[in-house]
Amino acid sequence: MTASKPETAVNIATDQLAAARAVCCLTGAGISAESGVPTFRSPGGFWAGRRPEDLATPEAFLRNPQEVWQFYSWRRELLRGIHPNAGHFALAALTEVVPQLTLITQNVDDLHRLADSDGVLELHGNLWVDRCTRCTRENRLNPAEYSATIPHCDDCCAMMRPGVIWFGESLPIKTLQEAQNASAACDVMLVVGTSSLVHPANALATWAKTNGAFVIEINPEETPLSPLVDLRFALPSGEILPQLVEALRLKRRSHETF
Ligand code: BV8
Ligand code: ZN
Repeated sequence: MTASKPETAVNIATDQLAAARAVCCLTGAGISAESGVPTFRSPGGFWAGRRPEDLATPEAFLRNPQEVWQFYSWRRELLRGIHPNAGHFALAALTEVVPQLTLITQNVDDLHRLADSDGVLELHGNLWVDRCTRCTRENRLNPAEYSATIPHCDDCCAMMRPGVIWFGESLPIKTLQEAQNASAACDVMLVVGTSSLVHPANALATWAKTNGAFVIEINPEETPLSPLVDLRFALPSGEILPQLVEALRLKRRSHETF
């Protein structure tokens, strides 16, 4: 349901969030759009003119490691000097006004952590991590120091790779299980800034709904999930998330005065 008047929708959403014991939030590239990070599938996005299978797969890296490395170096370059926006900060503040929040992201841009959200479940890894192609070594990068050429592992000398999950690769099993458990147990699921096209992340909201959650989608565009959600805000996340957190804070405060 997309409420005709935003204030009605904000009231409905706030009532649901105020009554919730556990809240889950899944974010996608859209929450970082207002920070200036290109999304994947919107015009001018990362995949514009590129096919994901040409660049974000283990086969692509085996076929042409330098080209894939350059794609990620270009994305790291884009991210340098990028900051979290009001949407990221609102989700960090949400932890103060709901009993339990599990934040799950498909994003690899680290902006939730930079907005002081902690315990973020990163389903698709992190762009600021290099991982060894042979052993388990991982290097967390300082944005100022990443290498334009493919580095080699300090432990075993094998090639390093970007610490992200490519298409055709399994997600980190512990992270995925935590995300699935939290989605099944939550009372409200916020789905923010994702086209809901990538599996298995796109199954979390339906899993939440199957288990009785009230599902709220925040996305200016319709997605395959839109017909299934309980409430839709066709608004930018940087605009509506702060409104929801502020309305919830006021509601909490007014209840405390009774
Ligand atoms: C797996 C890291 C098991 C790398 C990424 C056929 C059918 C179904 C599934 C498949 C299939 N063929 C293959 C698959 C599986 C595949 C998949 O789902 N493919 C899709 C494309 C069909 N999935 C996998 O391979 C996954 N692994 O399934 O393992 C397995 C194992 C072995 C063999 C087979 C299977 C791994 C998927 C992970 C891929 N890695 N990222 C990198 O970053 O380079 S995915 C990539 O897409 C990003 O992580 C990104 O986050 C993610 C999803 O995209 P979104 O975040 O939703 O971004 P998008 O641009 O699409 O949408 C942005 C939205 O924001 C838009 O709707 C827009 O309207 C909105 N928006 C814009 N501005 C705002 C906004 N919203 C709010 N506010 C705003 N201001
Ligand atoms: Zn190694």
